[in-house]
Amino acid sequence: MGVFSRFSEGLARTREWLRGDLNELLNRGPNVDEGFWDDLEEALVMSDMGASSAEQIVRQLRSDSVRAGMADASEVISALADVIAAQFPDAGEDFFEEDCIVLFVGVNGSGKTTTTGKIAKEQKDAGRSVILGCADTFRAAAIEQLEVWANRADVPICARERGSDPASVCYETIERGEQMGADLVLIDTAGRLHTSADLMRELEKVVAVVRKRANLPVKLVLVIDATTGQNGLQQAREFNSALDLDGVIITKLDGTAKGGIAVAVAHSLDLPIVKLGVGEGLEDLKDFDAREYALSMVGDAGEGQ
Ligand SMILES: Nc1nc2c(ncn2[C@@H]2O[C@H](COP(=O)(O)OP(=O)(O)OP(=O)(O)O)[C@@H](O)[C@H]2O)c(=O)[nH]1
Ligand SMILES: [Mg+2]
Repeated sequence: MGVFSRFSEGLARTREWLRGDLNELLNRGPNVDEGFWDDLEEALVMSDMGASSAEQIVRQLRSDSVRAGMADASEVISALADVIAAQFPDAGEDFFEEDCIVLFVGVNGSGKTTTTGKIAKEQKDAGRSVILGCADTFRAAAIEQLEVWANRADVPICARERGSDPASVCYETIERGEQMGADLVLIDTAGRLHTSADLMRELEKVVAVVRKRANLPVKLVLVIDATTGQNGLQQAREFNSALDLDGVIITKLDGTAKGGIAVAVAHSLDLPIVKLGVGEGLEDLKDFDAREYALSMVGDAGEGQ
């Protein structure tokens, strides 16, 4: 299993899918012709990397293969993971290492609350002082759900009754965070469709209030459900143009063969992937590493045969 063991479980279905296509290409023989490049591009598109990143990856691999004098198909495929890895912008230092206020945004059910809870637990365990804020004042049981995570993570939570103004909850959370000297203020927001102009405007207003009141840098993280495939790219475009996102988290990678969506989003919007969700449990949160991710997607020639 080697270097990709860390992500291997979460990306198993993506790898099975892509590896099957790659092995099929290799089984045809060593010849690298036009048909080879076309079929490779199609295999990448089918794993939800998006047409533009698939094209870019193939173009890059093609010129690398000429420059490096790659002799056959298996050499080209062996170089694929590196070219995929190069599509991801550098996330710089660990996203949550700096003291900051983070708002988790995204469409309904993408995994915002679960991810907020997992990160609270991870950071608390790492010795940080964390407070959770529940700015989802819309959905029934949203507060209770986040409270469960606050208990699991053993961190305080700031919430108000259902129907309250989400911006005021943020304000209060930041204020309490300041009083307790919190390193990290993690705010869960209500799910909203990227196509709903009213709800997107509401979120812009919440963000404006947070920025105004903030005593720490503010970061906006979009949580995308990998199983939604290419729709995730559209969500990322809309949320990014409304809010100017700082990072993306891809969840539910354990349940899909569409792990390529991470490549599509990072490549198209030049946004770092800051964490991955690979299950419903407390520990099912992974750090993102571009090379490991790419290797886990591609697997090696012995697999899937
Ligand atoms: N398999 C799997 N399930 C996940 C993951 N992350 C979240 N879920 C599940 O997805 C469902 C929705 O998660 P939530 O965290 O409630 O999503 P949300 O974005 O807060 O939803 P809303 O607040 O309603 O918009 C729950 O059943 C979670 O357990 C993941 O990485 N893998
Ligand atoms: Mg939620």
